[in-house]
Amino acid sequence: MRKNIVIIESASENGAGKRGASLGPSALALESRAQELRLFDEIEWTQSSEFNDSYNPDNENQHAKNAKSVYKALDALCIHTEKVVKAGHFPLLLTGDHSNAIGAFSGLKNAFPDKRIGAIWVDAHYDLHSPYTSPSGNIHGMPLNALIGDDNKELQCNEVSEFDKGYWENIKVLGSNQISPKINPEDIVFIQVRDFEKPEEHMAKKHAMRSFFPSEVKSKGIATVLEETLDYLNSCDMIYVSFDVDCQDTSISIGTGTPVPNGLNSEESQIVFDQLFNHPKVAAFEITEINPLLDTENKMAKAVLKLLQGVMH
Ligand SMILES: [Mn+2]
Repeated sequence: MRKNIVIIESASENGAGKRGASLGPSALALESRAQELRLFDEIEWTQSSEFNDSYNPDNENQHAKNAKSVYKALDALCIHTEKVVKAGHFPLLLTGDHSNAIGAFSGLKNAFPDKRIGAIWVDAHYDLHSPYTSPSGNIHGMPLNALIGDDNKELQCNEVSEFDKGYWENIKVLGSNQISPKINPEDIVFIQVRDFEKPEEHMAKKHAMRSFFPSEVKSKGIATVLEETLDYLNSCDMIYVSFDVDCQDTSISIGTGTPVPNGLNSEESQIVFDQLFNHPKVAAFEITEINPLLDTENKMAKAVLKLLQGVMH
């Protein structure tokens, strides 16, 4: 097991359409205590600032909702993550909604501006919308778009206000080095992606991104898919892994904002953790979108805790 793990909790949830993902990290901690697993006892648990109180569903920026409070949280998380990785630690990111990935990835990139950093996105969704294309305006559907820095304006369907634009541009250049883009689209691999809109599909095709759809995962087996993924990212110096719990099947993942059927089962999810968590090229590991308010008996956190137990002992 890794000896240098530092947990970064970022409870920002204003990028999601529903409230409650801010409680995801505490739901994991609570479950570990309840089961007396002591999984986090020896590990430093740090918290990044959130600005969830600034939630304002009626504000003017409907195409990048809560842009200001999300930006503030991402900026804090970027600085926090940069500090943790520069100190030689491995960040285990427990985040509220998936917009947090922008802050964490930006922190890693700012710590290592000259490194080529890839991403493995285990998720039901592409998360490739921009404020110009998003039907919901929820920023948790936009993290990879922000990191790629392509607004996808050829498929624009929203008129974005100056207020939104300002914060969106700030989000794209997050970090003291103002780097954008932060990732090459060809250095992104999607696993179990199965629910997306036309503009996102356009982005994935335009940039020839590698997507493992459920059919390919099923036919090859998840272990082979992960081997091919690591092989594909061979030229990257480092890899950021983002595990959105909605990658899992709805029989497991009810406690999340946007559940989608036909996801990974618990054995497949365990293989994802087993093959990636301790891999030498993986430089940060994020678990996101656990929402205990949408759950019963804290099932989602229980399931994720089991996955972590498999790799943290
Ligand atoms: Mn996601």
